[in-house]
Amino acid sequence: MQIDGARLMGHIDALGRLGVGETGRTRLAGSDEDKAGRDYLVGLLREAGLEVVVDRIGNIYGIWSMPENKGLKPVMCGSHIDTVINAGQYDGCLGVLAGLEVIQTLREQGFQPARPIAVVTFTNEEGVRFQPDMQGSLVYAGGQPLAEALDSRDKDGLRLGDELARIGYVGTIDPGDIVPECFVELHIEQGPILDVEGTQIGVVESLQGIHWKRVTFHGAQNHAGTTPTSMRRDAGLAAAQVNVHMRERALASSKLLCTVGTCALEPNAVNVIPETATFTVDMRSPNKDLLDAEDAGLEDYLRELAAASGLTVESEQLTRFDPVPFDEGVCQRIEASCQARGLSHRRITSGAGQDAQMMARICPTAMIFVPSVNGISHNPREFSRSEDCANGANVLLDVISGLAQ
Ligand code: HGY
Ligand code: MN
Ligand code: MN
Repeated sequence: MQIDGARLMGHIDALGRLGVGETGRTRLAGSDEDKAGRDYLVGLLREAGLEVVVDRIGNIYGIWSMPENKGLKPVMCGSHIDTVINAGQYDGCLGVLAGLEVIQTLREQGFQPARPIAVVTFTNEEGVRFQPDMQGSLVYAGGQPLAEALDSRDKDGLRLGDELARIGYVGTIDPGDIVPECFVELHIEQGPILDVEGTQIGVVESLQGIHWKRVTFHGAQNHAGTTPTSMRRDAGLAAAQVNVHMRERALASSKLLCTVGTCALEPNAVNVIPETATFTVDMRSPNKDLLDAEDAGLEDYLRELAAASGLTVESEQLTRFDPVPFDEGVCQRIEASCQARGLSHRRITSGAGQDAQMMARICPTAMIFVPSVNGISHNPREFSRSEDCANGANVLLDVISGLAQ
């Protein structure tokens, strides 16, 4: 069996044209642009004849069940369609639209699944507007109470729950009411390994740990031209020193990545020494002990730097996700499909956070990667070749149909 590659790429390109504005392709959770993507997907799910269900954190499910198997736990696939700022069009969207394509192909081929098959798109996977990331799947897997998640606020103080209601995606069932038999996520690698090696499929057997912090230094606002260096209490300098310190920690270890992706200075004026600096630190490692130690080490560094600089400091833990092993049985099914289809493949760890890491808490889960050209992602130049997307979707077709037998 083969999926319809042209239909899949047509859907990816059409979704990719939604939410394109001043900041490029940007569909942040709960935004009007997110609604546009959601509405488009719901239309496709309905056209495909699937039952569409939305839960109370806005996760959307397209379910194919038959009288003979209704009520059994579904085999699930899917990912997310929310994006970062100025995003590419494949991150998340490939996994959701390929899941739909797999179901459409199986129905057209007269496949008779022993179980329902469902495709899901999870709310707020990216965590850009509301934290933590992977929030819809985290709540679904029981990792965050629904009420707490709905109370998440963005930088303007808007609540996720209110934004989901505003765009019409507060659903009718509780997250987790649909109990999955297993979960398989197709995703672009977002890194350079498969592309550089020329390997067609990544069999994702694990995922690295992710810690996010939001840090605020408080110093003294003062005149840039009259304040002697020795008298300065410069919050902006401290933020820069943390960034340099974290790069030094990452360079000292082959298993640690650190990123300061946001930084806001107040009052943010060219001739004023900053009073406050609020920034985020994204730390990742496949080694839990190392990540925990670096997290504690950063806390110590923040306190020492503040004391030495005459500043005060606050830090808030936004996410703390341990590394995750995926299911060996599902990985072997992915490998069997690659072998049957003559696709080159290799085991790989996901550097990015994924909804699958939350689903792994509640059911056998693994992922399929396809190459990202030049390893670019979270960038409009993100690109995966059509034949690679089709290869990934065909492997997903084999694994899902096998699991649903
Ligand atoms: O942050 C991540 O790794 C994912 O893209 N949410
Ligand atoms: Mn993603
Ligand atoms: Mn992403």
